[in-house]
Amino acid sequence: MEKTALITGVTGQDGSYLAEFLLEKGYDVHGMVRRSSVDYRERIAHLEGNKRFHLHYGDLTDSMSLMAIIGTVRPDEIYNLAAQSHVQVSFQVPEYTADVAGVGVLRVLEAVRLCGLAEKCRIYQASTSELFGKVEEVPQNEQTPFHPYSPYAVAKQYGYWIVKEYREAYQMFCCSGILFNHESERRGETFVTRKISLAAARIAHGLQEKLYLGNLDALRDWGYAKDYVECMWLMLQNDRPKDFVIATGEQHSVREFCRLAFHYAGIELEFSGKRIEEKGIDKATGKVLVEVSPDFYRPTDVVNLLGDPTKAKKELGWNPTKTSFEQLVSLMVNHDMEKVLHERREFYDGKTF
Ligand code: NAP
Ligand code: G4F
Repeated sequence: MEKTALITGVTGQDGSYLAEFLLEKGYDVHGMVRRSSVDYRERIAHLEGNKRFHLHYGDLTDSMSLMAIIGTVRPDEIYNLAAQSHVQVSFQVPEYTADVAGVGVLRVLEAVRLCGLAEKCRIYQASTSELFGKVEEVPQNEQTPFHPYSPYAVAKQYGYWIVKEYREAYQMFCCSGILFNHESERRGETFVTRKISLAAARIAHGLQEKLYLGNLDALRDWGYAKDYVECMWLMLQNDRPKDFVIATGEQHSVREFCRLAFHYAGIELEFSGKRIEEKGIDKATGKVLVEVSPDFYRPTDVVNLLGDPTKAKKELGWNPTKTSFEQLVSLMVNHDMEKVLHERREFYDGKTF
């Protein structure tokens, strides 16, 4: 029998890859979308028209829309990916972030229960390495204590615990994937990796003068989003509902990402100076191409994320290093070198985040 899946956040980076993945597996895929004044759904435009792909209007802040969609679709699997997912933005819209990324999870779980689907429907919750925040050990695994360090992370921590509560209280098959950063050519343009790959491409093509960044010392465990959505699915095919850390086990700084991205764009960067005075200089011309701006510093920043994916490797048979760090940076820059040639704007000042 064909399975039915519902994806919240289907227009996002992960939602779009997961929709493709599930369609390839033969699923009937339903996605929840928000009404927007601009109706261009870039990441899923190529899927619209597929007879097994269906969209429904709804919002994680609106219980009635969730009840209506879940009650009608009666999915075998729900992937709850929707969230205000930008950490820096969560300092500016903390209440909304809590409503979507925290209470939104409860709304999904409760809608499943009230629709009488507690036994049938399996639920994946998009949790995050941000839970480890001001880290208490390196690397981080499923036993590492949480220390969330932003309004976003605190909201996600509520999501994590309410999933565990519904699993234990109602024996529901619901679990959290504690995913470390994962990037791609579909990554939102204000996350640091995409901001860098786009800027490197625009600077190489003479469409931008400089790139302004925040904390260059921050360390992340960056994987490829396309590899990570497979894990979400594997977690719901497991015998029992369990939480997993999903990461590559390799760590790089923002500075390293930047140097490599510019290298793939044909520019060799040399960094000099400290903190706010640090600059990335084009070795060939001596021009300053990267500067640090306090605008991109956060009131509290997570600086040392490194995941230990042993449990996912052993129990799910997942390969965390299918795409290497070098391949990831290269595919993002190659994509953006091509993309910027078709852009309509004449010039980017590099100061927007
Ligand atoms: P993303 O590209 O920012 O996508 C977020 C999705 O959520 C979009 O489809 C967005 O819709 C939707 N959304 C936001 N607010 C909503 C609301 N109130 N109601 C319904 N939908 C709403 O994020 P992503 O990178 O794909 O990440 C997917 C999930 O994994 C998120 O929950 C994120 O917090 C979590 N996560 C991501 C990473 C990572 O490195 N990417 C790591 C760990 C966890 P619009 O298109 O309408 O804005
Ligand atoms: O790319 P980022 O904005 O991602 P961040 O904060 O790690 O969050 C992402 O990954 C989480 C998983 O750990 C997800 F839960 C979350 O939804 C999101 O997908 O920033 C990465 C690092 C930070 O330390 C930040 O301070 O890069 C540093 N950074 C330095 N300059 C910058 C910039 N970040 C951004 N966005 N823009 C900058 O100019």
